[in-house]
Amino acid sequence: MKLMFVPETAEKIKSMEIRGAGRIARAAAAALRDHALAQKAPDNAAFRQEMERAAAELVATRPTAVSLPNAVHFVMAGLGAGETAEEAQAAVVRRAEEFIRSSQHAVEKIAEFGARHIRDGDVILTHCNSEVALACMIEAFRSGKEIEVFATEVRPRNQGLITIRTLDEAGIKTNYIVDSAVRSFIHDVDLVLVGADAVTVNGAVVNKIGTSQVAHTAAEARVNVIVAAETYKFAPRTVVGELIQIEERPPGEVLPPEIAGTLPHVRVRNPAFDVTPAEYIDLIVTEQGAIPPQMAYVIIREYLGWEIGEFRKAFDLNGGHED
Ligand code: RUB
Repeated sequence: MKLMFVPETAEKIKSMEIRGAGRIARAAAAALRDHALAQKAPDNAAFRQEMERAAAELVATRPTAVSLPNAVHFVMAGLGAGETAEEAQAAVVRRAEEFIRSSQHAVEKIAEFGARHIRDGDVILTHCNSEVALACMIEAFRSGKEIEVFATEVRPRNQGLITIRTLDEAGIKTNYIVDSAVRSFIHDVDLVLVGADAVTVNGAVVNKIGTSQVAHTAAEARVNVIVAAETYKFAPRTVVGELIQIEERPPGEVLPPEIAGTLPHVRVRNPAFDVTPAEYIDLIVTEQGAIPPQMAYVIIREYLGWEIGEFRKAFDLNGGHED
């Protein structure tokens, strides 16, 4: 087993070598597990302090995917176990393993449920690179349904390339299009299927920039939009009014500095995500089953089960926004 150190993992998440909300969450859990194991015979207070520092470092890497603080929160709950550092250490390791296992299981479950919403002959449009959305398509194809996919390019980081490689490997007929071609092809599409970085209490879905344009175009064309999202992508803090922070990435990803440098009146904006309102989403498929987006609160309540006191702790983890 390759050890995942916290600074190395944090750097890989920041640089997007590790990307996609599910993978980020599992990498953070693995890094916390290995960080816990690397603490040799600490006392309880020192262990707690060091784990909290490491957790904060991981949470600070990318602000939008709520799977990251949710995974960290789940693992860090192990700190409360037992009296000694050894007991806390064992609990953190156990919870990290449990998170990783259940995350992988969630992807399989969503693939199974999501595939049932795909019919034989469907043409599906996807945007960005979502492990769990792709898993639905691959499962549908594997079960014998003849499907075809439109995959967008996804400026500026071209995650669409990863998507078309995966689809190609699976043997699925795929069309690769630029982001601005979505409206030109939407009438050839039966279903839009995307992933999520966060789902808010009012059922809005935060996902790769451009998702809301795709969903809006789909709504206009009366094409259904399905979101595949594990329950740990639902954002508990939105219940108490916290907004999801939309990451804005460096302008150099959009325009090379040598060109930008010649245009003193031009400011490049590079938000990495956008918000699709619930009314543009027909269904969210979770590992607990498919729900209309308006039922997001139930998922937060039932499966994340955070108490208000715990929100405060999470606020601390995320840079100390006290109420
Ligand atoms: C990735 C992205 C994905 C979601 C869901 O953005 O928007 O659609 O994270 O992915 P980025 P998954 O490339 O900026 O991380 O289903 O793999 O968790």
